[in-house]
Amino acid sequence: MSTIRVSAFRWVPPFAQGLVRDLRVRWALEEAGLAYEERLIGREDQLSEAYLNLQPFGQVPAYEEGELVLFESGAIVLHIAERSDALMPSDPGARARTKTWMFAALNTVEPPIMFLNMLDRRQDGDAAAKALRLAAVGEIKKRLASLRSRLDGREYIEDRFTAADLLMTTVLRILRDTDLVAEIPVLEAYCQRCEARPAFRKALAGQMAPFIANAQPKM
Ligand SMILES: N[C@@H](CCC(=O)N[C@@H](CS)C(=O)NCC(=O)O)C(=O)O
Repeated sequence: MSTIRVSAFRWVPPFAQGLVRDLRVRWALEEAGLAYEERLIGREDQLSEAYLNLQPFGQVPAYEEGELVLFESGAIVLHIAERSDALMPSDPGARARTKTWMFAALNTVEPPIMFLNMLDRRQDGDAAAKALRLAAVGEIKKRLASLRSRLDGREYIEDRFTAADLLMTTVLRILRDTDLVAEIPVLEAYCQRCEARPAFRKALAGQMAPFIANAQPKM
């Protein structure tokens, strides 16, 4: 097997620590039991020709496996999952449903969550911003209610942990500074269950290690 290398930021501000999307790839690799190296980058590297050859938008993560270069965290997780029983069931129907829910995590649940995240980081206090925020929260609540219905009475989206749970958990984590997940006990318990997995803990520690090593001294 060729050496696997995953790009990650050398440092990001605290609001983003534990949320950068290389976490998804690290977690998938840990679940699959595949060793990997990091390619740590800084803001100055993002638009270099060398990095754009790996990730055309200059973002994290990029994934190298020998000659194969991939980007988009969802596509990378799918690539790993297709090769690992730990992330993808063998039954054809369950595989197809797992992929459906992977797309649902990234295409249906994540967009309004990212919109809210963007609004909250801007912290505009005007009436238009408040109305937009209310609308975003309304959309998120609808998506979370549907997800809660799927998870009611089950531990995972399928009858076992899959790549769909991995992606969904990393999407729900983006809401960590709000009460939106906490106020739905089924979802709160689901996130805690997934985040208690040893592979998640290792992946998170892997992302955090360079942030701790490169922490900027407080002035
Ligand atoms: N859809 C992409 C999004 C990647 C993305 O937004 N990466 C963020 C970190 S989580 C990033 O690199 N942000 C810096 C930038 O866009 O300049 C994926 O899932 O891989």
